[in-house]
Amino acid sequence: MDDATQEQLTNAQLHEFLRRMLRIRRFDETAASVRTKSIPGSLHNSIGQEGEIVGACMALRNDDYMTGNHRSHGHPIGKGVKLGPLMAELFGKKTGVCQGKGGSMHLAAFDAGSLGESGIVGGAMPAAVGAGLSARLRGTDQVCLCFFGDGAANCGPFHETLNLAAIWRLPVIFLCENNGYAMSSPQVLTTSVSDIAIRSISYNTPGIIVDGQDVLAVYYCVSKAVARARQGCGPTLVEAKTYRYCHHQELEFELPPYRSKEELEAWRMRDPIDILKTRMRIDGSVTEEELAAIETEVKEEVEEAVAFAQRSPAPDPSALLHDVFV
Ligand SMILES: Cc1ncc(C[n+]2csc(CCOP(=O)(O)OP(=O)(O)O)c2C)c(N)n1
Ligand SMILES: [Mg+2]
Repeated sequence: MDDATQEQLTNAQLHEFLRRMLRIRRFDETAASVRTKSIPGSLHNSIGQEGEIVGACMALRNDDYMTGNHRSHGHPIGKGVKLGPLMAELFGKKTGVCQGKGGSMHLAAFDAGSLGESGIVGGAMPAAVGAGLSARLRGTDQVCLCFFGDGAANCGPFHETLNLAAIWRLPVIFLCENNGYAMSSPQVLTTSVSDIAIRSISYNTPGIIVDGQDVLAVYYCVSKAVARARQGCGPTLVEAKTYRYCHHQELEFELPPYRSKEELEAWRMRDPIDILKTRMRIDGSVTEEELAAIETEVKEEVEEAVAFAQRSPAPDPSALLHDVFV
């Protein structure tokens, strides 16, 4: 065990893990509920996957980098981006993190190190390696956390970026959010291996499997990978086993035909937020009053984010071609 795995977390830190997980869940539930009226385009929510997102993000510093994918709201929330400008971006408003030009799938907030989500599966992975290279060339000890799905592990950029990061020993943590499906295709029908982490062997890089429903297990595991990257020892592939409760897009709680009620219920029994709450109750790191206060605080934050988005102006048409390549 190294320092990261032995680190004792304070109550305040544990409360922050819970707060960020709840922010993701309430943000996504709320975005889906106002979608038809206020949000153009599609929405992919991370409900059920909050443990792996927050566990990984909490292992970073604010000046570290992060890239994501189409399941895109949880990552910046986990990294600490404010909810108001994120919600405004979904609404296509001028006050959004990308001035309303990115929308749900292309959120970026450079001040928090969130370099960009991407609607192209595997599309942000090269940018993560670029961020790692940039840190190396500038002589900083920053790292980049690269979120991607199990489906992306079957795309070219996965293999190219792992190889390049490995030969140049770049400070990148590849975090595979393995929720078992790529849209409606189960992993067993699309992927040559049952564990994505085993592919790290081809790139002479450590590959670790972690329980994505256990936020603290993810935190300790990614902390170790981050320490390794900061020391110049190169990338790590972390595979977090997790699950999305809803269908690929939106908030369809109705069971789609490609998975069973039993499967869904089994994962719900291991809900990442419930697991953390239970752990904190048992070890006495939170009181019932504190739990209720965190829930209320997050509910109010999300309500205020919606109100902010609603009252924000649309972008000026004259800004249409600013910040884009034509
Ligand atoms: C290059 C590319 N191919 C196909 C798609 C269509 N598509 C969007 S999401 C998705 C599945 C991605 O699955 P995974 O990487 O496991 O992420 P998850 O949705 O499970 O979080 C596909 C095939 C796309 N957006 N980009
Ligand atoms: Mg998937």
